[in-house]
Amino acid sequence: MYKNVYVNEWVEQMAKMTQPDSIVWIDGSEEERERLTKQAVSTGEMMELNREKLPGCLYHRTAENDVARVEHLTFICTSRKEDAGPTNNWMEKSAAYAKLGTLFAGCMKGRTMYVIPYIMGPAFSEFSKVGIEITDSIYVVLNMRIMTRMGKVAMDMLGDSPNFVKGLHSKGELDPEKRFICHFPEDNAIWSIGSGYGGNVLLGKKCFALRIASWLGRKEGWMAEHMLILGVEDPSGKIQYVSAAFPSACGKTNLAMLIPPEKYREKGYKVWTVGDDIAWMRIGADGRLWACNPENGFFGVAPGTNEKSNPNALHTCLRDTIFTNVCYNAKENTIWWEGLDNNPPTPEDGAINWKGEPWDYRKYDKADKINTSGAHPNSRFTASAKNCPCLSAEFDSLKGVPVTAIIFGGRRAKTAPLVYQSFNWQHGTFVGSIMASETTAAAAGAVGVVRRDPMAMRPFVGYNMGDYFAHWLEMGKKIPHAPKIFNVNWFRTDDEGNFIWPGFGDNMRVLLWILARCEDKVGAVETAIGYVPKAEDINIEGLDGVTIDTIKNLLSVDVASWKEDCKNIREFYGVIGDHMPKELYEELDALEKRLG
Ligand code: OXD
Ligand code: MN
Repeated sequence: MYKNVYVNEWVEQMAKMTQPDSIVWIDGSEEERERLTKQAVSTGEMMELNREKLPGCLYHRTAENDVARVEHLTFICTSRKEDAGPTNNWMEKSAAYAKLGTLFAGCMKGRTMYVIPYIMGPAFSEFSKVGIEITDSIYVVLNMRIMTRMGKVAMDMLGDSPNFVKGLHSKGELDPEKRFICHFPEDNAIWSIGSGYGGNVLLGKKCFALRIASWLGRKEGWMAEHMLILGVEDPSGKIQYVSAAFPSACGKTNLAMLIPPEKYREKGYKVWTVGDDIAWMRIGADGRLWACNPENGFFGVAPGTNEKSNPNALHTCLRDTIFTNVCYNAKENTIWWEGLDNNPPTPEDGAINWKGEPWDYRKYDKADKINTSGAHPNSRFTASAKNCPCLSAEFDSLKGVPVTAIIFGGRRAKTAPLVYQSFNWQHGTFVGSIMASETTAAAAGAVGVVRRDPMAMRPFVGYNMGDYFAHWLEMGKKIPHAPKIFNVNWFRTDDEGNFIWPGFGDNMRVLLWILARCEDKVGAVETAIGYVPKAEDINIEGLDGVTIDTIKNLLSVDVASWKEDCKNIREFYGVIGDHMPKELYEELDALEKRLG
């Protein structure tokens, strides 16, 4: 037990409701990690992997029906529906406590309750906030050890303050009918029951660091965003930082850990990772916007990660990592996933798929990935940031890093050019608010259907989306030296549906144009949608098969598809309703006018 009376009182109340057999207070020590790992291995909840090939690594499978975030079971529970807004599921606060209270009642009988104090952000930074997560899952404890700064240090930071986020989690019965992820921003509380999957149960991540934090940020004058943070070092050693928001599965981790093309490396360019998923941003004393990654590790999607797409992520997860729902090689006691290499484990190797069944890679069918792949498409690695070869020296900085540019991006086959710059903060907020991704031919269903995902925050804003836009506009007025705002699209396709831009490391070429714009070192063409590069200003040296005409094509603004898009944007703004700031309607009107 710790000394904080508020924590103790709350834990006592929760224990009274859930009735665990025993309570373990987590201190974050190495001895504790070993003890809990042994215990999880002894019950079969986790497996220890090959100590030589994957030292310190563990393997875990969740239930078959519990492999992803569940947006339809995720609720913002406020007194008034209006405060959650039309893009969130809402439950009235006391009704939610009552409903979940019956599910939590006695749910930890026969189980151990773990109490995990943790910090989002570096210890004792003014960015950082303390949370306590109660859980009946050792898997959660071991993941939280990697993803947050946790244990005694968090209680030291909290001191005798009542100011902590109260997170209650139980696996419950792992029944999708009794699964709820509820947020109570008015009470600084999160209740999650019925799931054992990361995004639903590692309460520090999406639940606290985005949904609750976005609410707190609005109240306290800062921002919690679904953004990576990276530093670009030039040959003189100067490092400039950018933060970037992309919808889930659009390559945030890859961009955060980018390796520049050879020609750039030779000249001395480097990229440093500060974060791959979440940024908390505050106005610094110097009038710039400063960003901090509240997390301490990466909860990355495994499939597709390989020596070419993201060698830094691969090297990060070769030790001290928890793998969830990947494919298992019994002979080697190692793991595998689609896209790792061309050597899947064979039936003779004792290949086991993410469901725990014997698996034959020859039966893989792209049209039915879930049932025929070795690893679940959303299988994950939980890896410590400290293992990342390109981790920024500023990772633990108490003041964060100054942001020069904010980048929004989506997956658009035709509409958005490779890159464009907004005219100013208000227009940049508009550009973020109209972010969208299109479904691709790879997924079943119609191709090119637009899902609007403002600032990549649609599933993560803990309050009314219209008020969230207003907060962005407000922040812009308060930041004397605000970052410039850009939009990128790596996903333009030709008439055959092939990607035109090579992406990955070559995205460095676009980052450098962005930074040059921020320093007024390069011109641009003013178009209806914003400033677009002159084709010759995107460096294509050493790029196979990409000519100046390719770049011209990538940068072209297709007026007809933008006009079509404006209709869709207006419809989306209509859904948000009367909380929609008038400034963004003015931006939409102005865009339509410029398009003619
Ligand atoms: C994530 C997500 O897991 O955005 O980061 O879904
Ligand atoms: Mn994410």
